[in-house]
Amino acid sequence: KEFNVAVVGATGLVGRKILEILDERNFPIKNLRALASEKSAGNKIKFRGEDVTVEKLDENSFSNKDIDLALFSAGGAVSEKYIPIAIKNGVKCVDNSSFFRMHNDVILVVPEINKDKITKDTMLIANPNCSTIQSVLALKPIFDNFNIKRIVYNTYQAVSGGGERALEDLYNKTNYKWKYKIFNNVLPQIDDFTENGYTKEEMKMINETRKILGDDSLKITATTARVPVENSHAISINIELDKDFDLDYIKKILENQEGVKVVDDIENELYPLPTEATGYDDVFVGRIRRDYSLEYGLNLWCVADNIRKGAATNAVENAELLMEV
Ligand code: 11C
Repeated sequence: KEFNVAVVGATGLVGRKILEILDERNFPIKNLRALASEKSAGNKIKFRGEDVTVEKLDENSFSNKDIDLALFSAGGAVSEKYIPIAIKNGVKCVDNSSFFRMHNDVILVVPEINKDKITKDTMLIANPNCSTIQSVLALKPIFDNFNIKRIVYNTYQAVSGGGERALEDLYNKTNYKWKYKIFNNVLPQIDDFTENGYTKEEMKMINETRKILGDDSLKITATTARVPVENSHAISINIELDKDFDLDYIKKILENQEGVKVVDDIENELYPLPTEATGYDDVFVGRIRRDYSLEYGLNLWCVADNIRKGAATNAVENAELLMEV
């Protein structure tokens, strides 16, 4: 079966990657529509060798009832307004924005972890935040095998997470996107601050991890920082367990986790790096070692392509499952 698919935000960094991955994974598409803001309307994009004219998204974009699936990647405000309209017109949606993620009646899915949440009645899947996706994949086998007492996230996030404008700031040493230059800098702020002194990015990591792993009582803290790296987020994860563990066993269960690749050979100075992770869909985990400051503590270093598995690939995988059920 082939589907009529709309990509909303088709000209953005993630939107373009979604198109690339739909093609790469041979997603069964009858007709592709590229929707975007007025600014991009009329532009042509290439999909499977053909020109597709970008259309302006408006209230009537879905009213012909000829779209089966829409992938949204145009920010929270666009998703808030247009996803309910799309659903009303019978369109199944995958949303890459943060808007619906924590809504009680919306499922938040990393397929390797909780694809069982998708049913034939599902109209909307929220795609988690990039730094959350790679972290929960590294945590999943540990969560399944042990009781986790506490998690500490420290992130080193790539500039591509901020989109095209942010990347231009990195290359041109300017600061149009953020208050400070990212070139030659490290910014301990990703997204806006919330009332509790944490940033939204930090709260996303905390809340989304709990929702995906299905444990609201998980104790988690996070500090998210932007580093002057083009692509792929690196995250240091510190985990406190409630009983002793065997490090080789931890490595084994990480190796067996779908979506994870262990790169951990310190004798040869091999560990996950953003330059090596870019272009792949796996989450790379290394520097697996004990935290000797705790009775039962563990440290991991986790790197993944934030535009692929952190956004576009996970969204397309969710779309595949949504159309299969
Ligand atoms: C960043 N994680 O790296 C952000 C981008 O909630 O989907 C993704 C924001 C989101 O800046």
